[in-house]
Amino acid sequence: MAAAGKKDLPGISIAVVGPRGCGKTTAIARLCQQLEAFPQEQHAETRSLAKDMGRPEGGGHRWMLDKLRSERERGGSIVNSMVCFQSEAYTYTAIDTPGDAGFMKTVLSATTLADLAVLCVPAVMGEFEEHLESGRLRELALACFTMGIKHIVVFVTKIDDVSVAEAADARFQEISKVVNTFLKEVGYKQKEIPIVPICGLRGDNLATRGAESAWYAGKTAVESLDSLGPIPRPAEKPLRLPVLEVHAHEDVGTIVVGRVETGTVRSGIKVMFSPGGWCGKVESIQRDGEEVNEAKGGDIVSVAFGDSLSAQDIRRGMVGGYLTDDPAVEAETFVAQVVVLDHPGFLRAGYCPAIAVGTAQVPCEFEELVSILDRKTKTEQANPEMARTGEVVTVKMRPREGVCVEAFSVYPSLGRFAVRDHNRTIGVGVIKEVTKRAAPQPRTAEQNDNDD
Ligand SMILES: Nc1nc2c(ncn2[C@@H]2O[C@H](COP(=O)(O)OP(=O)(O)OP(=O)(O)O)[C@@H](O)[C@H]2O)c(=O)[nH]1
Ligand SMILES: [Mg+2]
Repeated sequence: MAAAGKKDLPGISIAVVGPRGCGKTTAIARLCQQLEAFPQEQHAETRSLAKDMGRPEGGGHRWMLDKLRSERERGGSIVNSMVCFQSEAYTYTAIDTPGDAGFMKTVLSATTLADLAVLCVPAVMGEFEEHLESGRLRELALACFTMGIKHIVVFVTKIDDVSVAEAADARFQEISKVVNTFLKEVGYKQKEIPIVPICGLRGDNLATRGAESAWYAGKTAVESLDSLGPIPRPAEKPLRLPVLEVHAHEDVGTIVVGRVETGTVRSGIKVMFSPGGWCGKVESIQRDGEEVNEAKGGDIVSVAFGDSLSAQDIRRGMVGGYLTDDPAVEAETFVAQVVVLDHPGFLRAGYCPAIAVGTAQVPCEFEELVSILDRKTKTEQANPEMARTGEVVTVKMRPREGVCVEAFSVYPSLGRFAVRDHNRTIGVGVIKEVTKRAAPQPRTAEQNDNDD
């Protein structure tokens, strides 16, 4: 699928986040074009379509990622789209997320799949300030951090904009300082957060340097990403494969797309998806557009199950595991430590917001406030009546829909969650222990047919 001459390099996945219209898709598409990552024929078709439709400027490269008609008409992303490119040292899978605040759920599911985050902030005068003051930049950075992405890179986009062009250098310094400080506050403790001024339209400082931003002598975007690899992978553990997407394909049957968090997926093995207990046999695996026999922790894969699974039974948010070796099982209740970040009033037992965990988002009741941490005295107070913004509470939580969660200490990526209410991130939590339901009886697609 990808360009010719692909090398077998270690993989890194990146989630590209940023406020609406800040130039994420343009930048990633341009970077892919520079690295010859797009299949030539498809790229040529897309460019000529964009030209015919009178949209040559953005359309040429950007439409390789913004594929939906609605995305092209609206001029912004709606769904996550994945592309692969290679540097000298790594194979990257980039997930380009939509920046519109209404699609936060989509961003959160992308962040659970990524090793690194790329935060895009626009250099445009006034735009950067607006997103900083509204808290949007902080919300996005926090989503990355709480979903477990330990390293972040910042692209200062649209460095060519007329509002800054004359003093691009000074503007870049100014933004770098502010971004550095707020990312530290969010929790990023990297010694040095790479910050790169880029121009997606011209292509400056992505894979190559830009003649027009000669004032910048630092690393390019690709060099900055490379400097954060390789990614240490979790030790061998039982399989966890959170489902991101499901497709029914004419030839290869049901395809499940997701990132292998732990364990190994191999052709021929059986995988059980919970909630539900649906079982399928792996027929083939695609990684970075190529067929492989095996995929491990960190790999983003498309796994084909033929007819052994029905695409109708599997949905985003389910988790695949082995049949016997610690299968993924629904949680009855769990205990978590929740940091209340932004709640308008008091949070009490009985509160039932949604939680985003792994690729799932489900309603979940705060059944019992077990204890609260007094920040001043650093002591725990048992059975508090309520909690408010800034406080840290230990809570017993009861999901209102089936969901597979894990203790953070065992499967980190399924042990952290964001608390969502009315499109706001109210808080974030880390799961201490889980009381699981009994493992489901494995079910197969044929059984389902019989049931009907
Ligand atoms: N001046 C300038 N404009 C740019 C640059 N990159 C993108 N734009 C313009 O900014 C607009 C938004 O670009 P996109 O790449 O779609 O932005 P996005 O961040 O993917 O937007 P969403 O997907 O809606 O979040 C388009 O009109 C682009 O032409 C740049 O480097 N310089
Ligand atoms: Mg976009």
